[in-house]
Amino acid sequence: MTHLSSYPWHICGVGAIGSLWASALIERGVPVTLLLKDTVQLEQYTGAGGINVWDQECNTHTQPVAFIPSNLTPSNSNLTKIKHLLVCCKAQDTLAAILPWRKIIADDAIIILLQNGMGSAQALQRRLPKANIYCAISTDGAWRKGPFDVVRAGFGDTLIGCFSEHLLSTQIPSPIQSLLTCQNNPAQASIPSVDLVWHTDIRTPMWHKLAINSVINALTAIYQCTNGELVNHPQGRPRLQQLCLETQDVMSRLGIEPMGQGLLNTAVRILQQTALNKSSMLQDVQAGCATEIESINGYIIAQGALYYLPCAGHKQVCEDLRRICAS
Ligand code: KPL
Repeated sequence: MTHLSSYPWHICGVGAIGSLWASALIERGVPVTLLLKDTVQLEQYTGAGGINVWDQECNTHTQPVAFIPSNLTPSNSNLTKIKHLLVCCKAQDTLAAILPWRKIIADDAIIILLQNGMGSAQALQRRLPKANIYCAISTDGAWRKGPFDVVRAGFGDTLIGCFSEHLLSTQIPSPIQSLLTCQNNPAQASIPSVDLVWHTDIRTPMWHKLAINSVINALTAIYQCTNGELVNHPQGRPRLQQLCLETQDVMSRLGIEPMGQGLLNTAVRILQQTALNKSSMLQDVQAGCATEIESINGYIIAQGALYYLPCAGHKQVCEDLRRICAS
């Protein structure tokens, strides 16, 4: 197997999507190092014996090397400088997940943020001003059966483009170019794939995804309903309509290209296409995990505030969700 780069891709945030990417990259000969949170997660990793990805009938087992921040001792020469970093944790956890590794992150590291929500790239760039930050959004689906044991739930694609202002949107750095090309090897067609596509204006699809998440996720979590049930939900449907108007208003003030079919039509189509699914936020609430509400609806509210838009519907869903999570 050819190694496409001598520097590993370090992966921070090894949940469902991080595990899927780790597995797909290793199977394509790209070296991977996992950056785990703490000893508890390291023990889970050791207990699982590596990463398992279930993709229809096919099971892939990989065992990338893994570290935790307390491995950062001067004598640990196994831990190389981080030049390529893929971040798959929740947007609100980004700084807490990355900063413990700061000492060994190269100033000009290539950092890809593959997350829902917005705001984390700006916060990270403030802390690491010379870092070359790229953002990626994905329609891949995966869920965790257990720690490092992941089921692929659907094939989507992943768009990637430049975030840092000092980067040229048409210039693909070679480590990312390697990721774009390594997936097109027909000899490896049967192993878990990730379909990565370069986008010269990533802000537009990021906003479109944020818009969809902002009108669907919180409402399904509040009403504890599947995506399909939200379409004609007696209380949910009028709120969905209001959220769509508010989000569209914020997008138009920011000069973001509107969605071709309009936000409400697009949201209803996605709800119908994924009718039996539970949104990621409903899954988080049911699992007792922190939600992404701050980096989704909270981000819309903050952007709206720049233009004195009240975003009352978004504020109400944030409040309702906080109450539900506290109860
Ligand atoms: O992305 C989603 C999620 O659940 O996070 C969908 C299915 C589009 C709902 O917003």
